[in-house]
Amino acid sequence: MAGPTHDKQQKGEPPIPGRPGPEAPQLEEPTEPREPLPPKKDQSGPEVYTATGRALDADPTVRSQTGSRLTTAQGLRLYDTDHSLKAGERGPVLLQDHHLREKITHFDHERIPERVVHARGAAAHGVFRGYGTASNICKAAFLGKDVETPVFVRFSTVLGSRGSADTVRDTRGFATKFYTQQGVFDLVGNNIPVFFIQDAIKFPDIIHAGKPHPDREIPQAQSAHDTFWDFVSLHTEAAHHTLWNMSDRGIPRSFRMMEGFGVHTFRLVDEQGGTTLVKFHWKPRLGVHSLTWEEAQITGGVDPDFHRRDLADAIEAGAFPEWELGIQTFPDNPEQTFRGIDLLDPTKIVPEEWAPVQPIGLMTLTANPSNFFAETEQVAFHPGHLVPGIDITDDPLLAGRLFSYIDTQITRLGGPNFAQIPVNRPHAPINDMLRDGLHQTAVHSGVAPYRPNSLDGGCPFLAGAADGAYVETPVTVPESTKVRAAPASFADHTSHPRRFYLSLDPVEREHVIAAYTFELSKCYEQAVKERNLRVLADIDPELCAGVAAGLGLPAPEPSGPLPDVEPSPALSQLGHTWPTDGRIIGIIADENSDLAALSDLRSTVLEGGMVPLVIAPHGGELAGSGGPVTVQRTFANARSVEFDALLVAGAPGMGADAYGARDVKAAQRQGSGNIDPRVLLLLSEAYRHAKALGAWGGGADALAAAGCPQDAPGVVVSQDPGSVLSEVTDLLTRHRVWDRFPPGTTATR
Ligand code: HDD
Repeated sequence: MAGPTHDKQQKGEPPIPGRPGPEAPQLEEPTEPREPLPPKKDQSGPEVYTATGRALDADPTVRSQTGSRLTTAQGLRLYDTDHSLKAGERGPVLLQDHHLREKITHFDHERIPERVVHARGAAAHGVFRGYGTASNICKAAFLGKDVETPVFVRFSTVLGSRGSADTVRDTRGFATKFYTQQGVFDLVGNNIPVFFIQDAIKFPDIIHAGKPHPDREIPQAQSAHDTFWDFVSLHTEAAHHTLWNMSDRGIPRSFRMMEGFGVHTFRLVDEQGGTTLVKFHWKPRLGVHSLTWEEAQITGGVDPDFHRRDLADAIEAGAFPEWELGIQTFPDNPEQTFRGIDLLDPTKIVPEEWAPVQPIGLMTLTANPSNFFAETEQVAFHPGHLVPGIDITDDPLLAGRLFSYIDTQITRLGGPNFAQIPVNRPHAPINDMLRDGLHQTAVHSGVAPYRPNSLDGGCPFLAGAADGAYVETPVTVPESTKVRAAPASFADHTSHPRRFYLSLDPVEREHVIAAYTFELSKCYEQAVKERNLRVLADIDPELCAGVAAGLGLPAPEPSGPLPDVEPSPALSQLGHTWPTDGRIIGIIADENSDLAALSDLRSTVLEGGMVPLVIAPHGGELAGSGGPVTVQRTFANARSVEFDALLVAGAPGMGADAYGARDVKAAQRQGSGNIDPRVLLLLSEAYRHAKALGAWGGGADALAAAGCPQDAPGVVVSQDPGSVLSEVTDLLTRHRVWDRFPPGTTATR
């Protein structure tokens, strides 16, 4: 029988009997064994702890992929991993090949069940620094002044599968794990401050309705289908959340530009036992911005990883995303209401004008996960992970969540020991009496995991509140009778959505009407459309009439007088200015552009904390006068949705020579001269999506050919590239140029 064969023997390896000598080195693979590269500086996450309490870095036993030699899972060194052990080169594979069986068996079990909701997500490590401003009402140590706490944050969509697109219209999850010195605190929120249902018992129903139809399993990651709209029209408490979904909040520009909300009312407890009711808010430093619907749809195909990429790229580039944590505070009165609003109803909000959001700390995301599965996929959040000073209320939605999250991890992570997975391990010392179970990695010593005991010296002892024990607030439960019912205040399903709608800018309202029209037009059942119009009629007649017109249906009358509500301007995303950090500026150029000016401009963009990407007819470098300039995107792989603003750096005839005669002829037939049609598409889309555009020199001709009038709002043309950039940057502080499309022109976007 011939000896084992293999492709390559690495330099420095001892010869193996029967194995051919070293071959000529192949360029594409390293030939010298070496230690793997250390993680990039900005990639190292906070310390993660092992079951033995040692920091992960100090515990090589739990790290894989260290060292230079390949081994089996048992630590046995291998000389070949590319060929099964066979009875001769052309013979049958032998069952005795342990390496083959181990490798395939492990692979067969690599996938775990995806999350039943929020399956698609992206995460980052960071740090939270308390301002100390909450310390008078909350004894949680991590909120103390300048206390720094490591965090891990996972953002997600709700409905789609793990591989679905990022930019679908949906709620976004915003879950934060604080590794505090008093134990883990999880704030498991969303980017929308209200929820579809008031009682957790309906959660399986709303999710069944929102997920793809059970027969064909379509549509993926969409609410635009009959079952979703059937449910929300029959459970009118869902109207408020649905309206937020149909607003621009349903299609965020970036995870970095989303607000986050704890949704429920929580109870904070001070050192003396005094209590305050609060709602948690995350406020992004970059402001709250959204995509346009057409952009979101295009991006779903062009770059399904858009939000995931955006988060990772920003962190890698050092543009660390930041949010302030804030609280709205309410007296803990026996009714648990504030100005008539039931604080236990998760479909209601309290306007910020009535109860301002007070900042209590700052979160900065500083490092990408090193391994998606180990961290982002295996992180397990739970609203019941609380620390002293933060307590729950009797919101019936929260009650069900307190059961559901720990339960789901047992299926998803394969057993009850998921808290031992590195990303889930607390940074506070653990001394529990939980034992055994699947995937137990701790080696517990002692003989008496029960208490009291006399065999382990009586350990573990209990702590009192003074030693940091979590003591539930002694809330009085009113004398009552067992019922399956909701309080009367939960019956108001219209005043809050009405306030939200009336608080929006006219442009935002148009988007809401367009979104409802789109989604309902995707329903097949006429009765579902009509029932939803009846729900809208009770929220606002203008909204109802707009959607009805789009569907070609009569607008129903409201079922009664409309509630008289005061708008809350804080709910609108428009009308503010924000930092432009991390914004992406595409600069279209070719060999004929003034490359010296282009280089200067790139530097200015970078100095401004933004990202300049040169878009050219070909990759590599532009080598004209003043060059070379490195190219980041080509006409073939750039699409407008990636850029917040586009600049055209002179040279009207771009692309004409570089591309096939067919494209150029097509452009000429359209009367666009010999400008590459992909450049025209880039510019016309960006114009339609209300983005700032700038040009100098011959670039103005490209704008004109793309149908972007020079005198339109947000189109900046000058001979001086520096002043074009400065005006465009100013426009970016407002995100988009909505004055380009006065109300009534939404249909063009
Ligand atoms: Fe939930 C995951 C947010 C109601 C049951 N939820 C999950 C995640 C977020 C939220 C952000 C993803 C966590 C992660 O990244 O791993 N959920 C919310 C909010 C709610 C809410 C803000 C209402 C205010 N959820 C809710 C209810 C139930 C659940 C009423 C069940 C009764 N949620 C789950 C779950 C998930 C989950 C099935 C799926 C994966 C997981 O928990 O770990 O247990």
